[in-house]
Amino acid sequence: MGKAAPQPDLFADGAQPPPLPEGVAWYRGRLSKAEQIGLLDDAVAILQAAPLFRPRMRNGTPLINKMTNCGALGWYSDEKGYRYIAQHPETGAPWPPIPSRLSALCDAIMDELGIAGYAPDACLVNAYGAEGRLNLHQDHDEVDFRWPIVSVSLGADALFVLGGYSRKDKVLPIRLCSGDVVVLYGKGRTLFHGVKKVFPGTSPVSHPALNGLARINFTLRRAR
Ligand code: MD6
Ligand code: FE
Repeated sequence: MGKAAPQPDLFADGAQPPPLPEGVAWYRGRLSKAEQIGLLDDAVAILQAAPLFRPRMRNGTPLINKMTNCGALGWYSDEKGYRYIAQHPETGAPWPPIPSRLSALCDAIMDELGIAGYAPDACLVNAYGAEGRLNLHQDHDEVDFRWPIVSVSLGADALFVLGGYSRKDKVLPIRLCSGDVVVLYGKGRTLFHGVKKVFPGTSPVSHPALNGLARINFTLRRAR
């Protein structure tokens, strides 16, 4: 599915991106400041409708970051394991819809990658505090890995690491900035990845959505 990786012409500032594995597209500086603010406005509305919560691992340990969701389905985890659910675990309300600005961005990128028919039904909102991070993981709770995951970063820079198909594989460090978009698709869809750290105070935009938070990341997926 899709065309050859569009690297290395993605960087708005003319810098040379590192060689990326097949099935990884990194659009650095994809969003203007105005577009970033628009998505942060959307984040405020999502957090109002679906307050941040802290999922737990099977053994009861809470994850480091708080999160919430928008879309028909939302990712959740507790003692019963990782899964997608249709209602907020604390309020019982359905998740708010995926904001149209986010769907439009996703559509435009799918167009550029030559991927037709992608209709994300879930969007995880990861909220990082100054000490936020995300352990190395594969996104594998979705039914069909042929559908990509599209990630949008807002707020402070983050040290993102991209590994291989085994947890032990060497990782490539990438500094993700506000307005960057990363797509894992095709062979890249199940690569290990994580966020080693965020760099508080580096956000190019200030916005009420970032009050008490350093970074917000949206990941759009097709869960079912
Ligand atoms: C983050 N991103 O950037 C976490 N997952 O905060 C992810 O876990 C991720 O960037 C799937 C595809 C792209 C990603
Ligand atoms: Fe992920």
